[in-house]
Amino acid sequence: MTKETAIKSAFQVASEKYAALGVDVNKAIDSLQKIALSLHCWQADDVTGFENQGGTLTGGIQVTGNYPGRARNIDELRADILKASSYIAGNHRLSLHEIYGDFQGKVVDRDEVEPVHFQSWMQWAKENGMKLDFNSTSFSHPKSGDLTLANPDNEIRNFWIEHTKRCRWISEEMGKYQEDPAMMNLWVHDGSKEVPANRLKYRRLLEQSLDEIFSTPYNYMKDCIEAKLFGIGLESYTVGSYDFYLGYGAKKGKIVTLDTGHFHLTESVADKVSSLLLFTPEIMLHVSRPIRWDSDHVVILNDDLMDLAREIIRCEALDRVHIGLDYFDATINRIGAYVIGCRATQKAFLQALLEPSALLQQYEAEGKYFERLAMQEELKSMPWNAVWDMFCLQNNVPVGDDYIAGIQQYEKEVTSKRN
Ligand code: RNT
Ligand code: ZN
Repeated sequence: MTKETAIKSAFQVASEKYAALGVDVNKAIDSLQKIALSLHCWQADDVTGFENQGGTLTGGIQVTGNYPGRARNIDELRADILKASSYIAGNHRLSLHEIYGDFQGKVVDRDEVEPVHFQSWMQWAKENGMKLDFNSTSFSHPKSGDLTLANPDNEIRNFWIEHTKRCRWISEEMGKYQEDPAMMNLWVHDGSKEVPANRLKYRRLLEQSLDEIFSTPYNYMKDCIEAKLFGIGLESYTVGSYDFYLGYGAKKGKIVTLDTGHFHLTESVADKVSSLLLFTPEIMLHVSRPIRWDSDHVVILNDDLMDLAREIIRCEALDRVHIGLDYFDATINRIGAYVIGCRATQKAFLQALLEPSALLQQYEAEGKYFERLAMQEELKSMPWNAVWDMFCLQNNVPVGDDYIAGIQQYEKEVTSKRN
C-alpha cells in the first residue's frame, strides 16, 4: 500500500466513526482550512528586530538559548518565514513588531516611524499571499525603563504616546493595502519590582495615554490591548494587569488580547473566552506556553491548548477570535519551532471541530452527566489523526513527521551557515 493510499483508507475509516457520532469530517476540514493563524515574526530572530542590531532585549521578557542560525536581517527573516509556512497547511498571517521595519540602515527612532518603513513588508506579504498584523514596541529602547505609557515624566510618556499613535497609523495603512484590517496589539511592560506606594497613579496615567492614543478613529485596523501578570524584574506590579485591560476593553469597546502565558498557572484561559465574547468586541489570542511562569515555550498540543480551541468552537466564535502565536525559543531550530507551534494549534482546532457538540449538549440538557463525561473520554481516542493526515495531504504539506527532514536540510544548507 502506498503512503497516500494508507492515508486515504485510514481517513475513510475515521470518517465513518465520526459520522456515527453525527460529525461530518469534511466540514471540519473545511473549517480548519479557513483558520488563519498569525505567525509572530519574532521567533525567527529572538525578538531582536532591525533597529539597533545587537541591542539587549528589555521590558521584562527574555529569550534563552543560543542555537545557531538566528535570522540576522530582513531577507533572512523573510526566507525563514516562507520556509516555515511551507510546512503549515493553509493561508496565514504574519505579525510584525515595529522594530522589524525596513529601515534601510537608517536610524529611525520610535517616534519617527512611518508607514513607508513597512512598504516593502506590505508588498512582500501580498506577493506571498499573506496578511499582516502589527505591534507597537515599547521594549529594548533607551527610553523603555520600567515605565512607558504610564510614566509620570511627560516627556517620556509623550514619546511613547507618539510611537503608539504612529503604529496605529501604520496598521491602518497595512489594513488598507491588504483590504483586510490589521490587528494592532498594544503591550507595554510598565510595572515595578516592588509594590509601588501608589498603584492607582500609574493606572490613571495608562488610561489617559490610551484615551489619547485611541482618539483617532480608523477603519482598517483593530486595536488590541494585552495584559500581563508580571515581567522579569517587574514582579510585584504590572500597570496593565488583566483587570485593567478587561475594564478598559469592556468600557471603551477594545479587543483584549489573551496571552496564554500571562495568567496564574492554574487559571483557565479557555474559561475567559465566553465572558469576553459577551462584553468585548472580539478576542485576540497570543497562543504561548508557560512553564512555571511566562516562559514563552514553543506551543505544543497540550490540554490547555485543546481546552482553548474547544471553547472557541463551542462558542461558534471563529469569526470573532484572532489566533496569534507568541513564543520565543532559541535553544532549538527556530523554523522548526514555528512549525511545531502552528501545527499543534491546528491540531487542537481540528479536534475541537470534530467534537460532536450537538450530542454533548443534548446529554447536558437532559441531565445525563455520566453520558456526557463518558463521551468526552471516548473522544480522546477517536482517530482524529487520520483526519489531520488527510488535511495535510490535501494541502500538499508534509504528513506526520515528514517535515523534520526538510527542516534538517534547510538547517544544513542555510541557517547553519549564519554566524
Ligand atoms: C510579552 C508579551 C508580548 C511579547 C511580544 C514580543 O510578555 O507577551 O506580546 O511577547 O510582543
Ligand atoms: Zn504576548
